[in-house]
Amino acid sequence: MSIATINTQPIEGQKPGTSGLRKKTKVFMGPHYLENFVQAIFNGIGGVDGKTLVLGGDGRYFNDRAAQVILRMAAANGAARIITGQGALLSTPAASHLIRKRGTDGGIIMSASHNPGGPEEDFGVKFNTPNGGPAPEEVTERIFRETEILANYRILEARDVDLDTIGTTQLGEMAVEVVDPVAEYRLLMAALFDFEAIRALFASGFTMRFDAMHAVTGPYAKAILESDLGARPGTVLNGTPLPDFGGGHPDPNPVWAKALVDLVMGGDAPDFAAASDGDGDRNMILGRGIYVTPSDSLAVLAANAHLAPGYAAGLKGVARSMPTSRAVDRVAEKLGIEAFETPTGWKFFGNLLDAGRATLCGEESAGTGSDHVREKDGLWAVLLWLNILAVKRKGVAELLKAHWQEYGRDYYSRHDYEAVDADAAKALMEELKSSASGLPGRSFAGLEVTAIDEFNYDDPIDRSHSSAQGLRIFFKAGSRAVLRLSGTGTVGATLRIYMEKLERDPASQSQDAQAALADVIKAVQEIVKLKAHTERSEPDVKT
Ligand code: G16
Repeated sequence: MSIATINTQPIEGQKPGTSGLRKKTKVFMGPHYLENFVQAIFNGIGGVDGKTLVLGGDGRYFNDRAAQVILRMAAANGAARIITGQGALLSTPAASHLIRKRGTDGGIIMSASHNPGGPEEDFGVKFNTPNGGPAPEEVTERIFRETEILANYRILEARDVDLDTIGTTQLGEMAVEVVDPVAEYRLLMAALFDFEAIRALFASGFTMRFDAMHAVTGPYAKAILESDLGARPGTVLNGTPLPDFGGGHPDPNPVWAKALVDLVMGGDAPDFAAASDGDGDRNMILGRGIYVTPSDSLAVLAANAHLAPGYAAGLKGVARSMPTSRAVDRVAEKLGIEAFETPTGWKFFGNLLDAGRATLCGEESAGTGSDHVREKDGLWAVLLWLNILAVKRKGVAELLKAHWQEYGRDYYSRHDYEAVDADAAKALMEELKSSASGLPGRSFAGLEVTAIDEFNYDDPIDRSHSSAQGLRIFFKAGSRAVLRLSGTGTVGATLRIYMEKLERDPASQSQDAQAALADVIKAVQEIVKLKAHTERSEPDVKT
């Protein structure tokens, strides 16, 4: 086997976004595209000579081919060992756990997360650091700079490695260790949660549906929910991972998991339902007749986490991304613990978790997690909910309503305008920014604007500064709207508008969220002249 050094040229646009590099699969399959980016990762982290890395992906189209390329490149660059899941599959949280558990030098995750998969859809690659978390901006910047100056990459000329058989083989000088993707993760979950209590809950007749959306969590959910916890067979829906996720968007929200939402709203609803995304880090929580917003889910989990053995000692602190509703802040206040507000992107939680300042983190984009790994974790969130329900023996709706009565309800919704012309979206944001100083004191749709600002973040641990992380509009009655451009889309720009309104009066807490937020929605559309800029008046997705 010989090592080839292939001459190449920098490829434009290989800048990692909110979570790694995401592009159309065809782009990734183009000449040198994947190879260039992988070599830039290796160069950007100071080489991989003698290092051990984890490699895994969510099984989407091109996962298998990309894995073989990355393995041959790692071998050619001198890596000592690659640990990978059988079939090159690993959910993102399971990859994060393996990186940490095995004391490795980091890992490469092949996923475009909740984006659809297939030859016409999306693929992605990201690097996670030895703490198990997505590389922070300083590292992704180094990787990006390498993509701009790259002149060659190294790759071993060799046959494909058998990734279907568990065990260790050699690829040149490098060991390739193929592990059961579920085993270590399953042990971790058993250590955090009261499996006996959850088993008793299921044994009492409690019913659940978990929609794996034909993505990577199917095998994890079947092993843990059905085998370990005794949920009845058939609890896990769409449990076989498919390269194109069965043609759907593996995004657990009321639009893409509509069938599950319809099920819980119908006459034959289970007690509890949940879904996860392409790579298993997102979650959606539902109860009979109710959808739990990710922001509310974070607040409920923070208020009740002590009921699970892994969190019995209490939480050190909580953190949420800025556009996430402020519901969890009020829980933190009551618990007397710190609450942090970070930019969008799980990578921003890493320092707080490493420093022991936060135990639980969450985002409005269906992400919740804790210090057990350094990624958000869909199945973990589902198990924490199950543990809480097993102890409280209350329904999801009952629990949520009691929570709102105690803490107030934050009506919340995110509106996404997808594939908007990129220049038009930028112009909308720029115009809002430049007109910001003239807006306070003026009223729109009956709401008076009190302040508009741009969110900037100074990391309290390493003091790094991240600017331009979204525009915030504050209204007199305490409502808030946030606007930002997504960093994970692959076509044009996705404009996200997040709206929230706090309702403390229990008698007014059972409205439909869109109705309760109607004035805020209208006010924002007027303020930013949405239709004029985007030619849209209705969002593609409402969560
Ligand atoms: C990623 C990030 C999340 C972020 C989400 C949406 O999630 O890890 O932190 O909230 O994208 O980001 P944006 O609003 O920029 O599109 P995932 O599940 O796609 O890895």
